[in-house]
Amino acid sequence: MKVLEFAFHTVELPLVTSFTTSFSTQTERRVLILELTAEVDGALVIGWGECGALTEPVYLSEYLDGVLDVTTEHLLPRLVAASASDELTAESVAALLGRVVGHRMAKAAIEMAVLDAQLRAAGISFKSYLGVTRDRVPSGVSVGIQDSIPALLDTVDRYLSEGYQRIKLKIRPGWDIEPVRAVREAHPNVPLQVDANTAYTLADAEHLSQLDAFDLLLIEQPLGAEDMRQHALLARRMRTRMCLDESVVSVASAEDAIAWGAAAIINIKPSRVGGYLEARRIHDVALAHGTPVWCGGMLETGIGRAANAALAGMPGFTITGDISASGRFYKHDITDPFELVDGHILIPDVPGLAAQPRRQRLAESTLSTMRIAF
Ligand code: NPG
Repeated sequence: MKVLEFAFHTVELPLVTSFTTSFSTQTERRVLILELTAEVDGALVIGWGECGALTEPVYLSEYLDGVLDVTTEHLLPRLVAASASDELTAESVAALLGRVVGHRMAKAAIEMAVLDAQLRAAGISFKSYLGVTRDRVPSGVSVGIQDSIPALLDTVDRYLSEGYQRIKLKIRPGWDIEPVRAVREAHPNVPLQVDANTAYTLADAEHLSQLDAFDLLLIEQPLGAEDMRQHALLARRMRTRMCLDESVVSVASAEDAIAWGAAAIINIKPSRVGGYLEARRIHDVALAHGTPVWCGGMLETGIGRAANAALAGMPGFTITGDISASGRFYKHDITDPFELVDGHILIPDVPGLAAQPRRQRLAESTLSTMRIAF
């Protein structure tokens, strides 16, 4: 594949309701969308990528402006050098960019655009590329921190009536035991889990153990991203199964988490781990160890949502993921929306990762575009 142009669209989509986690409140999602124009076997092809980074470095260290900088200054030059000799494939991107330390969300977005272009050119869907046989995946929803417990119960009721099959509650100190108790009492049989996004320390072990009373599927990332050992210690003090998100950024860290008992379950977010190919490798390793995985979300537009749905069709994804309908976050997405069908999201089966975004919607939502031609 020969790279002809990269366009970086900074898109902003208002959220249908604000989304509060232990680290921020979002009222809109500003997201970087990559549009790659390439030549494959003499034909022009477009590939789309989406970057998981937020505007601020509050989830992981990457953030949108930083992604743009490292991509244009350090990643693209390496990619384009290989593309000139026609050696560029999605499978070679990680190695080509490997000399640049970290910056996995930036690398993931590039690999995604190259993979999309490659599959479109070959007429292969991401679903077939991954060998996925399922047509749909069950859909879970992530419920942000609310102003009050009655508001939380209303929100959960609404999502359940829409058909969501699993509820994930965001927690933080001051919003944990009582909200979870209230939801569990209102819905004794609903699959329920919690996510702290690193908001606690090991000194909170006894407090967090109170969550064991609520028959949760899992507790996600209670401690710091680098606190792998502490997660293993906490896991021994809780009955609720430990799931890691921020701490798992690669196959190596997934293997450590499993071997050390820090994670009984892994949340795989392709953007966090450097792309869909590393995500697949983590899936394979987890499956070999009998560790269940599920697919997390970064409030993706339809571009990332489609690819996540295909990934989540792989056999090790035995836990319902955060792949909601587009309408959970956006009134108007930049792609055709994903709807809930009987509590499921259908896995697209078109060439590439998904249908192309709608040009008109993309233009309406774009704050700025930077084009780099080669
Ligand atoms: O459904 O896309 C989604 C969002 C799921 O809760 C979700 N994501 O930590 O997993 C997370 C969380 C998140 C929210 C991450 C905001 C980053 C920003």
